[in-house]
Amino acid sequence: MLLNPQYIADHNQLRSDSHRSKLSYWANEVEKAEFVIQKLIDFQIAIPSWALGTGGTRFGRFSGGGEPRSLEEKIDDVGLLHALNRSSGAISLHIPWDIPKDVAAIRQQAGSHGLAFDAVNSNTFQDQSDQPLSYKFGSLQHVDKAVRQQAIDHNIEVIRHGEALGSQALTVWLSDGSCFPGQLNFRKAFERTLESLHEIYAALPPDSDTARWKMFVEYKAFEPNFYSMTVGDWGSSFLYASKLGPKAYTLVDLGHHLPNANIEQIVAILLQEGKLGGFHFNDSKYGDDDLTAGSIKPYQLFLIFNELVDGMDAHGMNHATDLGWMIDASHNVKDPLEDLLQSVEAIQIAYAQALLVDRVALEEAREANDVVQAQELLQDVFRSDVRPLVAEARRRAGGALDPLALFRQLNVRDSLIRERGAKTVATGL
Ligand code: RM4
Ligand code: MN
Ligand code: MN
Repeated sequence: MLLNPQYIADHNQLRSDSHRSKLSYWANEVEKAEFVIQKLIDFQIAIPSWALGTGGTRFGRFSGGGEPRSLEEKIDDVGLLHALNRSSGAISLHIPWDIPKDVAAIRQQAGSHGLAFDAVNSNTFQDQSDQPLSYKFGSLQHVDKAVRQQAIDHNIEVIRHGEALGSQALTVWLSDGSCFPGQLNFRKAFERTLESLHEIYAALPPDSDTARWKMFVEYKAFEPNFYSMTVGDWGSSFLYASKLGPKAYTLVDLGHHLPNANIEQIVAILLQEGKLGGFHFNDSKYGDDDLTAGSIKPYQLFLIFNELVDGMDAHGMNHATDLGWMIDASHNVKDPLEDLLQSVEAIQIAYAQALLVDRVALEEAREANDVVQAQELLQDVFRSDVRPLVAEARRRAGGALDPLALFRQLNVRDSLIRERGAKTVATGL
C-alpha cells in the first residue's frame, strides 16, 4: 500500500498550530533544538523483516490480519512506516525466512521506498524442511563437523544474499548451548564455535569503495538453551569478536541480559574498546520479551543512549552510520506496524534527550564527586519533553507530525486486510 503524500500534508496542516505552540517551548534554546532536529533527521532505525506479522508464544499465535505474505509485502510495510516517520529507512532480513527471488526487483522496490538493507541474519536455531542435518544439539558448536559445516555454509550463503542486496553486515545469533549440566564440554563448544565463526568471517566480502562488511556476534544469556548459552554474555561475544578480527563486533540485544544487568555500562565499555557493532532494540519486564522499545524501562533506554552519544563522540564516530541501529521485536497483541511506530519514536526520544545532556557540566560534577548534581543533570533532561523536536524532525523530513494518529485515521490495517486477507501469516517469530 502506497501512502498518498497529500494525506501527510493535510494531516500536518491540521496539526500545525498545536505543533507550533508545543515547539515554542524550545524557542529559547534554538541552537540546541536545531542541532537535535538535524541529528534526528539523519538517524534511521532498521525494521526487522521478522516482526511485521503478529508474533506469538509457544502457546499460540493470534493473527491480526493483513500480515505481509511475501518479502515484497514486507518491504511495502516498512516503506509505509518510513513514509509516515521518515526514520525507518532500512530493513533487516532474516534468511531463509526472506530469501529474495528476484534480487534486482527487490532492490528496485526497496529503493523506490527509500529503503536500504541493513544487516542480514542467519538462522541456525530452527531446522528447515530441506535441511539434511539437525541443529537440535547446536549448529556452529556441534560435535559433528558435518553439522557445523552445514551451518557455516548457511551463514556464507546469507552473506552472499546480503552482498546481492547491498547489505554490509551479517548478524549471527546462535541458540547453541546446553539444557542440562554435563551435556556440553564448555571449552570444546567455545573452540568449535570460534573455529566455525572464523570460517564465516573469512567469507566476508573484502572492503571496497562502497562497502565495508562487518560481522555482528549477538549474545543471549538464556533460551532456548536453559542451562548454558555458548555465546551467553557480552564477555563471550567480545572474546569471539576480538579473536575473529577487526571486522567482528558485538551486537547488543536489550532483551538478552539477565535481570537488572547494567546494559549502559556494557555499552560504554564495548564502545571504548571499539567493539560495539550494533543494536537490537526492544524492551522487557522478565526476559527476552521483545516488547516495544521504551515501554517498560524508558530511563534505561535514555541511559544507554547517554553512553552511546558520549562514547561515539569520544571516538569521533558518526551517530547515524557507524553503528547498526535495528529493532528486534515481536508483537503478540498489538498491530505490528503501530508497535514499530511506537518503538521508533521511543528510540528517537531517548536519542534526542541524550543529545541534550550537558556533558561539560556532567564531567565537572563527576570530577567534584557531586553525585547529586550528576543525577540532576541526567534526570532534568530525561524529564524534559522532546516530543515536539522529534515531530519537527519528522515534519521537515517529509513525514507526519503524528504517524500513529495518521495510520489510524487512514485505517491502514483495514486496507491491508482487504488487500491481503484476514488470515495471512507472515514468516518470522
Ligand atoms: C532471537 C535473537 C535474534 C533474532 C531471533 C529471531 O531471540 O534476538 O536476533 O534473530 O530472535
Ligand atoms: Mn536480537
Ligand atoms: Mn531476542
